[in-house]
Amino acid sequence: MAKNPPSNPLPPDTIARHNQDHQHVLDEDYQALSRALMRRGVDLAAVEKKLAAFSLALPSWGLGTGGTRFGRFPVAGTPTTVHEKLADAAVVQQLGRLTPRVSLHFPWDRVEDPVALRQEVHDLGLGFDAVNSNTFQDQPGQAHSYRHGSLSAVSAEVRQQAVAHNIDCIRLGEKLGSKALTVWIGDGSNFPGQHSLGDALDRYLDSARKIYAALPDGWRMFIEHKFYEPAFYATVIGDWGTSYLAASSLGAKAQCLVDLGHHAQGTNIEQIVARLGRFGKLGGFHFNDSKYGDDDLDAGAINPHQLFLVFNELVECELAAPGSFDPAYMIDQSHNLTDPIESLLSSAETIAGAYARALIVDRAALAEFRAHDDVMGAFRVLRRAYETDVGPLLARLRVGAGGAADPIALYRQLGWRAAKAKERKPSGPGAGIV
Ligand code: PSV
Ligand code: MN
Repeated sequence: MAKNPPSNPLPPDTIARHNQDHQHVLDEDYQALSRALMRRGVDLAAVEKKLAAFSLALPSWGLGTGGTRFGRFPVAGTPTTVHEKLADAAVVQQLGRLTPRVSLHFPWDRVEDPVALRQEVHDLGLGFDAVNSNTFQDQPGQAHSYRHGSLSAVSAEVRQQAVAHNIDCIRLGEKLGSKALTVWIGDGSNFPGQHSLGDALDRYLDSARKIYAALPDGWRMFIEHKFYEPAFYATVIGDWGTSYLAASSLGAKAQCLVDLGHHAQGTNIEQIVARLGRFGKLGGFHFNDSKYGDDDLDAGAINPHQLFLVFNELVECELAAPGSFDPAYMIDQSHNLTDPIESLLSSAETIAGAYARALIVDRAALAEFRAHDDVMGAFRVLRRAYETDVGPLLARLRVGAGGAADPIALYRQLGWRAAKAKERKPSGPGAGIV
């Protein structure tokens, strides 16, 4: 497609100058870490190769100021249009080098000319990831309301409208260069007795089959489960078991998507990852963190150890299915108080750090301790990797790829947000998730 060279939002020479100032410290720290890892028998070249190939998608909705249902306090200069969101995504990628794709959500990101948008994203040095449908809100002019559900609604007209919207998202995604559709529905019931729990799932499966049938070759359909909200009594696709059942009954192109915030407190998410990986149905991830519910806090902000344990299982999945394990990794956070660019830079580094720690786990020693039921031995193998500061390794790879030694410090210094505050229209204070 596009022949034009990518246009970077930030002047590349400022990044180069910033990196020069940091080079000495970066080299010293990297050498100390690489010596320590090599002493431990880590194949550093192999780890670096894996890390260099690692990438995350950014959610278009995570680039704007988030909010809760009580209110929203927009940061001046945050984007309100899809074009502004793409420009900010390019800033994140230029500085951090971990997030080369953007995931769009329709109809929020609908444009008249998707082909032109594909060109625009390409010119920014980015691409599009999975497209997301939205049948959890009503849109102006829509014929039927989703008040009582969408893909599982009792009303056949509502179900038909929701199916048509998902197929429309696939068609848009084809024009944008996406290869997957993520389906999260808010369907469920708020009161016992409101729905037949069995029939609601049957209706969902019937609708999902119609969407599945519209998937082009090479596409995947990700089914995202969530245990509650907006349905507070029973959610139709509320857990990984239901998601797995739906994905397996649909076929090979359907896989499960795990959003870290979509489980009850105390759920062993790493075990869910291991199960889905074992069944070949782990299709994607939405990274975020939570303390109480679906808080959509920054990845690793509350429980970085859980994030590490999740990646430990992901690495096991990779080793079990070399070359074919290919989950779509994405950040799904709501930045209510922070500048979204800063949160996304920080989270991407945290997530890559969890992956790096999982990659340096001494798997041979772990297997040996497990084989001898040496509980403390096995635990300490994981603990040693978790306690390793992999920052110098990530910084070296980032700088090597053209990113910044200290992305957030440079971002602040360049004054991007303040400049945008003068150009961009302010976004309203209304409540909402994005
Ligand atoms: C639902 O809470 C969710 O995690 C799904 O991924 C949605 O598409 C996204 O949030 C929208 O905010
Ligand atoms: Mn999500």
